[in-house]
Amino acid sequence: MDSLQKLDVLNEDAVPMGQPLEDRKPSSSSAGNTSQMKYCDTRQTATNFSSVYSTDLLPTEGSEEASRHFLQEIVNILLAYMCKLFKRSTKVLDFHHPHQLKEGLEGFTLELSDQPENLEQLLVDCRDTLKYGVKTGHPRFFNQLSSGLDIIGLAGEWLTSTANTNMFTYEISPVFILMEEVVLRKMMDMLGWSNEEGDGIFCPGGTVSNLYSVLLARYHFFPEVKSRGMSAIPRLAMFTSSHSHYSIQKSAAVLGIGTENVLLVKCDERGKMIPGELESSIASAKDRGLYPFYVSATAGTTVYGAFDPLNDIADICERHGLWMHVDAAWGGGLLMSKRHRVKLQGIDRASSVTWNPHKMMGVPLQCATLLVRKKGFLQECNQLCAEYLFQPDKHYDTSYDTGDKTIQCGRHVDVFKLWLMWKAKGMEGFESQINKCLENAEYLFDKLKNRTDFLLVFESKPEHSNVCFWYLPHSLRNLPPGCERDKKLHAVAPKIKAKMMEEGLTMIGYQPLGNKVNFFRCVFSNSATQREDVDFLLDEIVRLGHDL
Ligand code: ABU
Repeated sequence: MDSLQKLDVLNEDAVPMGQPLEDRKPSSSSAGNTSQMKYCDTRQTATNFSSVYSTDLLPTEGSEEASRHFLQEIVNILLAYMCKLFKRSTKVLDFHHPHQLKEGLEGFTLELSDQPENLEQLLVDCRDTLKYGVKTGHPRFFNQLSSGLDIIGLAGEWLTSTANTNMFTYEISPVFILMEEVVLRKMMDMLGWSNEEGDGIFCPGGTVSNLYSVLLARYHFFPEVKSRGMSAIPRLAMFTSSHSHYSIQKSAAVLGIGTENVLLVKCDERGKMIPGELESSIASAKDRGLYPFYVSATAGTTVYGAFDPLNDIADICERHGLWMHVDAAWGGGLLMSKRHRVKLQGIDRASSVTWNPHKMMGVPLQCATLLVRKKGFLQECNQLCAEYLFQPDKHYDTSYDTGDKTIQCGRHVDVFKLWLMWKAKGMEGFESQINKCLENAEYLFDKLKNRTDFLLVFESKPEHSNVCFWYLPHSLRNLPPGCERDKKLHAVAPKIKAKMMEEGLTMIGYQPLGNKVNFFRCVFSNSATQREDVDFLLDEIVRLGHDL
């Protein structure tokens, strides 16, 4: 590392190359192209891009050096950001209200002009964009299921953007298409599906993966829906738990099934679907003349991190002949861990699975998958054989033109960063990263158990990395549980969160759920987070909430 630290690119002081970037004043726009390069290239003085424009970069002839220097400056900005990102002395965010950002801050304006801006201004804009954003990779960012910043994954994303291709045909994405096959196969092996079964696709997020699952299930029972529409089929009923992700209901809305026909099955105190309730919900839907066809079980619910009993649910689905989907967007990563994969027992029996590597596996956004047990079924359900794209008489094996499996046409390359990270870490690397996140959750849980100023939302040990709790300010500590206390408690988390965001030292989310008033949800998916950060979070909540 010593020798690396000598490199300018890793030295924050060297980032602005002789002049702090924040001090740079972009010159007023002397618009137009200058074919003559006016930037200077010495490592001692700042490279000045104030009379350089995008038209002076590649593909303009003779602009290789200018392009290289510009991109090096960009890399320097990004590296400076990353080096700061992991430092605990750096704030997680520099919060501004929407109107403040829209009005413009210290020369940073979102407005677009008719005239081209010079590249010096663009460098300042890039820096400001990061400055006013939220550092989701910071070790003290606990707000979302996706967090952290993996350097290999980032390299993968850079390469992907450089390749700038589309996933619809082998013709233009030969390497990425085969990588997708390899990675999806590996993930399906982990589900326990044999080589004879399984297919999949990378999707733009877990909501779209879940949408696919409903689409496939409906097509499985009523293939005529593809051409004849919803009026040709009976009124359908879908089932999922009251703790499931809202995307299941959204899928019903998008696909014309209707949110009223999504029946929310009761959960136990821990947030797990109660199988007996599913059974009676199916029976009552049938009694009302509905056609039950689909159950979505959740492996790792969004708020509680609960795992539904997959084997029990699979038994019910088999008995009633229903499509069983498992939304493991959040919990799928635990399959990488020998210690924790037992929580997903029964997932091999699912007809389809959502699994988002951009959550627990720390792959940069977006990286989400939908895995389907029935081989060839994605193609059957979605193909429309557009002749301009999927010509059957191409000179290669056109089964690798996977674009007709999807509901999209253009599709971003999401596989490469995951493939590269998998190479870099191996299964072992993912396993230890995931185990560490769950150990952090246990550490927080154990701390909270012994505190009188905090109250756990559920008493049992976390199954995933979600820990849910209330903070009880002094003024509420002697109130008996009940309506009066709940009313006051409901206001505590939003007030603390508002102060927290204004100060910017850490970030955690809150929500109400069912009959529970607003509580904090802490989630761990960032391998940079240590126990000291957990301690810091609790100290911050106490400091900000003490006088409420
Ligand atoms: N299902 C999207 C994740 C939402 C969250 O980060 O809480």
